[in-house]
Amino acid sequence: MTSTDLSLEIADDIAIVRLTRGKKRNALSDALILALRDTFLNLPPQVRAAVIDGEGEHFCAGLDLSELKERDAGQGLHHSRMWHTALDHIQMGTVPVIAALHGAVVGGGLELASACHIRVADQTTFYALPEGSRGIFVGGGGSVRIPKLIGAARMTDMMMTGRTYNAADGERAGFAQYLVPQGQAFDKALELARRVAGNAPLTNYALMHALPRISEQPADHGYFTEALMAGIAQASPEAKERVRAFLEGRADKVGRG
Ligand code: 1HE
Repeated sequence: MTSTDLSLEIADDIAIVRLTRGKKRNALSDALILALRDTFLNLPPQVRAAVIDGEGEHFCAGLDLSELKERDAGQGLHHSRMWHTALDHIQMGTVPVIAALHGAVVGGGLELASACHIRVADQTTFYALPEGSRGIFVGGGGSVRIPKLIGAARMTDMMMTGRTYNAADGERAGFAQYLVPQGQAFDKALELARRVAGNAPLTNYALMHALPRISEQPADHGYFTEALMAGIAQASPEAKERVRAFLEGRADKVGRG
């Protein structure tokens, strides 16, 4: 237990992080953002993947608007940087994080979901960026992460016009990699987390830490970083054992595992 608005449960090697502020639609207060930061910064060493979900009818209603008080420019900047630090501990932390989405995934809630590595949505999910109509801007890394999922043009449209994406359109646009029937997002996310936790740790590390950096590099630098990461990954004893297992007929074939 990390705070009254956040719970942490460890199931074998999976961490289940749940927003438990359903009465306020899991709106992200400063305390809740800091609790998220501390939780992902201090995951127990046996954890190899995490699932994050939200209690109640909605995944997350975004920034707690009741805390949006008069701030001067410097305070606003530091507030946004606090979100960046917290969500960075999710995206660039120690383990892959799977988001289980349902209901509202809006504003800062969408920024939180975007910091996760895999998003599973159920059919009740909808996505929006109400910042546009509230007269503010994204501040939790959304302008960096969301265009990578759906493109800058779609994000511009959402913020300028208040457009909402339903679950099916959202999956097609790129918000979620999986779309499941109502009420099944958590189970699917947990199933995926168990699968991901079984990967070689260096493979997950490369996907979390090398891939996003490579995608920001000029091609020539990217190829070089890729070669370094490939060399490190293939040299690990775990990689050698997995390749040997395939060659000796002890491993699943692709698509038949
Ligand atoms: C909140 C918040 C919130 C609900 N901050 N209190 N985010 C938004 O602009 C989204 C605002 N929320 C909504 O549009 C709706 O609440 C929902 C579509 C998410 C859900 O609707 P519904 O009918 O299920 O719930 P509700 O009746 O609107 O809300 C229930 C309670 O939660 C109510 O409080 P109560 O004391 O009257 O019961 C709401 O006031 C409260 N609540 N959402 C505070 N967001 C890093 S920058 C990020 C910038 C942003 O995220 S801006 C977008 C903010």
